[in-house]
Amino acid sequence: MTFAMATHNAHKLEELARILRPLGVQVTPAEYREVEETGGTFAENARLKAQAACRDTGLPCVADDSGLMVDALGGAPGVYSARYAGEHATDAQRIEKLLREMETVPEEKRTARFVSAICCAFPDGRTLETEGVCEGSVARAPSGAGGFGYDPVFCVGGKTYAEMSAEEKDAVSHRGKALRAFAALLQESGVLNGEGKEGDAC
Ligand code: ITT
Repeated sequence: MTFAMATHNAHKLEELARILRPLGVQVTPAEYREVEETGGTFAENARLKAQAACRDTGLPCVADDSGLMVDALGGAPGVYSARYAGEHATDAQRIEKLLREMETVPEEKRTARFVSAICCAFPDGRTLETEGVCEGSVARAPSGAGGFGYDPVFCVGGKTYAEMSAEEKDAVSHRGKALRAFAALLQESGVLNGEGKEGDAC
């Protein structure tokens, strides 16, 4: 079965396709109008994007809303991760702001987690939703050339996401966990076998 991906972030699209393909889910980019992310949670924003794309395309659409929650910053940037340094800021500017805000935070207090909320919206109004979390910490300086976004400063098990191979990142990442849970939920729902699924109408 092919699902349209409701994202305008090319790096995210690449990861979604890379993780879902071996799980038996084919991916195509959704052509949809940008929707304002007004939700207070990752799950709400993922639902807003998936449902908007589903309305625009008439296809089952999958959206990911994700972000970094830093304990020393009271959970920020959280749902504002993309807008943390302003609407049109670059990844480098977002990282620079984060490291500046955390300049005086000692090693043991630099704990953080990456969260990914996945929502799949179906044309009949049903939704399937999962979430994945990866616990880690924020480095003092960027390191590594892989990945995207905050990857060069998010550390898990002694390496930043940007220092990991794609396979290493997918095995531990918030998005890997959320998408594996999503694929399991799809199997359980019978959608992949062309069966219907009861409930969860919205
Ligand atoms: P779409 O909404 O179009 O999917 P977006 O980039 O705006 O794209 P979000 O609203 O979910 O996505 O914002 C997520 C922010 O967190 C954004 O700044 C990303 O760069 C960052 N981010 C998400 N997943 C990440 C990952 O795996 N590694 C590093 N940064 C990540």
